[in-house]
Amino acid sequence: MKIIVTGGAGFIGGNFCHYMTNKYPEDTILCIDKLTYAGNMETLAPIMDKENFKFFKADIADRDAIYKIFEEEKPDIVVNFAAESHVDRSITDPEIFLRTNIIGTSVMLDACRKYGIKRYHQVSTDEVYGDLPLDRPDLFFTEETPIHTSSPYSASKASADLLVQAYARTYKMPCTISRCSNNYGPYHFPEKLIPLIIANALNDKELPVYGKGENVRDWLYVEDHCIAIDLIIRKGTPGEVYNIGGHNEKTNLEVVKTVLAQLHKSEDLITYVTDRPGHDRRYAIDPTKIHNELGWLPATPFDEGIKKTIAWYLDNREWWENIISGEYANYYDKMYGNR
Ligand code: NAD
Ligand code: TDX
Repeated sequence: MKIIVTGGAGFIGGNFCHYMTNKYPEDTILCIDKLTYAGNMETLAPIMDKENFKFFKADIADRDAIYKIFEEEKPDIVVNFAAESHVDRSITDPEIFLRTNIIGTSVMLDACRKYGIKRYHQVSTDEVYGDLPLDRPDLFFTEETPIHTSSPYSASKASADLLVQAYARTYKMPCTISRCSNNYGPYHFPEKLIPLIIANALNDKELPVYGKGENVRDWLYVEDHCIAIDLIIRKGTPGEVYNIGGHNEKTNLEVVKTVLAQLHKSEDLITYVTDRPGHDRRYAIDPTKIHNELGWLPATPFDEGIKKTIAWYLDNREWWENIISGEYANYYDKMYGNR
């Protein structure tokens, strides 16, 4: 089978390309990535020479470029990871989120409609459900929870989901959608909480915690997300949405303190900064459906996953130091000042 993976030079798409090329030598992974600030060929370096891997530099919103790839490669499956993915950037500059996340998804769907496809899978997020109150630990997002977005990022991802569902119904396309909780693991871009605090702590820099650090996220080790998507594209029912999450809720402060303890660094590095506008309070996924229908359960407990993640950042300093010393330094100064 030929499987298009968009956004494969990013965090989760990159881990997915590694996972799929290793697990299925008989399949070919065709990675399409625009190489934005978040795309990194170093993430793909370990698999670039594999016979079952091919890379195309292209924008998913560029219709001609995408149609050309479909015409030449005749893919069987598309997994659409490509997106602008950072909530804070969407608050400063929403437009590119609409172009990539909505128009880009529509171009990918049109290509599938035009050339035919066995399965289109949209990688979505729990953020489309909005947030849950902090004082109701009994509430979880199910696949029936109404869409209720907070940020331009989540609004663009929800729009993409609606397009996928419209194409599935109107054109009878075999589409699935997954909505996953916060991922962490190797190759995570350092603008996001966990890699940011690992990098800052290692450099004895302040750790910016928004508000009081009480917001809750439901963390999942990235490989467990990859396994879930692989199961959905092979065994999931077309037309269905699957929530993915591991019942691993932590406040941001708990996460930061865990990382500091692992690195033997002082909690004095924690600095409370102005809260994110519209900051979602709590995300919590109910993964009953994917467990019951596809037998998926997360394999990596947080204690183990965070140790593996920290070890990866220690062993791969060059990967993230190249990022934080480049254009990212300007972004960091604008976001956090010269801390
Ligand atoms: P990322 O920002 O690390 O990577 C995104 C990748 O997409 C980059 O390689 C980038 O170059 C590429 N890209 C961006 N615009 C493109 C375009 N127009 N055409 C082609 N490629 C383009 O993101 P991530 O954290 O790996 O997230 C991947 C997907 O998973 C996204 O769709 C995101 O919404 C979703 N998701 C992420 C999380 C999370 O915790 N990170 C959780 C749930 C869902
Ligand atoms: O410097 C920071 N300080 C801080 O307190 C940053 C970058 C984040 N935070 C907080 C905000 C969130 O409550 O940490 C939490 C996690 O923040 P992010 O890593 O930016 O992730 P989040 O906003 O939860 O979104 C992530 O999960 C859902 C991904 O980036 C999305 O792409 C995904 O859809």
